[in-house]
Amino acid sequence: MRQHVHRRLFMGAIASVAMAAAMFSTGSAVAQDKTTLRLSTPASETDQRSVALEEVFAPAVSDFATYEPHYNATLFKQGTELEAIARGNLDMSITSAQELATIFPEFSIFTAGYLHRDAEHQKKVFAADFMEPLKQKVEDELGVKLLSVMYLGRRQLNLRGDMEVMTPEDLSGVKLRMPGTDAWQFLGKALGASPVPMAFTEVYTALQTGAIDGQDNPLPTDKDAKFYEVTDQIVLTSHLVDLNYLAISKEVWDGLTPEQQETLQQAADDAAESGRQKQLALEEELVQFFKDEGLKVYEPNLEAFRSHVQEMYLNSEFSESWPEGMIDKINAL
Ligand code: KDO
Repeated sequence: MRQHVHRRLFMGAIASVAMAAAMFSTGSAVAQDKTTLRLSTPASETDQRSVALEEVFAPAVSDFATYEPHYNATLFKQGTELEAIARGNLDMSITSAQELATIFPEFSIFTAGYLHRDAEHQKKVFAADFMEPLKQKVEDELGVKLLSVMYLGRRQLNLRGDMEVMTPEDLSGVKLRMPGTDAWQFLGKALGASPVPMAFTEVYTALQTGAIDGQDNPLPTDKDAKFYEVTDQIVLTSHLVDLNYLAISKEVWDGLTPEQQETLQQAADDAAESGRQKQLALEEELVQFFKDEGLKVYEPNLEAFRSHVQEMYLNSEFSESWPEGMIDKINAL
């Protein structure tokens, strides 16, 4: 219900912006100058997705576009980027299924724990026929084109203290920071913890001061954001093979020539692939890094986590919005 109200309000806002744009627009294809592609992300510039975009995407589109990234949520706060694109204030973002699910509830299917098996599975799901109507809806109703799927990594629990976490019951009462949308909060609950909503850029300090007991992110992010400096252990739950979507304003996309669109699409796919390979390599090598830093790194009872999380999702209101038969199609890929 809340999501529907949110969506109505949001769509209303977009409709007025679209009207204003139609009244005052001088036509995006008129200018022969290079298109500026401003991207906003909470990620740092050393995050492998950021690196891939600068090293692979930017040079590939440089004949017709200037890529201008803004890191650490300095341009737009985490979770507000889609709205900024829809309003014409931003050109690109690295968005998430969790953010899309606040507007299109069916995207919550991709936020469910233990759904994607690995990075390859994620790629197949994004390219599957059944994704087309979802992508189209985001384009038509939000004015955002999802270009490619970016692999963030397998999310693991990263906690303060020395208690041992083997099952969801062991997380009872643990204040686990999760990003601030309903889908993220639900994942925290499904893991057995008490989720606390918080923006990514605030997590380090909250861990340092003990305002939270832990957070979850893939190992490369734990390293990049230096969370290991202010935590004591990593529990290898792999509860979400996490993805982000590289997104671009549909209006900006429509202002490009077909050749430019093709080049930009290829650049996005190549950057996603480069980032994916780097994240995967880092996941392999970082367990030892964290152990060397003095953290305890261990595997819990994975079956206990998997069955608890999956059952919570299937009995949740989220699953009511999932397109009929899609879980089976995803599993069959
Ligand atoms: C996070 O806030 O924990 C998260 O990992 C969520 C992702 O969807 C993504 O927004 C990511 O942060 C940022 O890109 C920072 O790495």
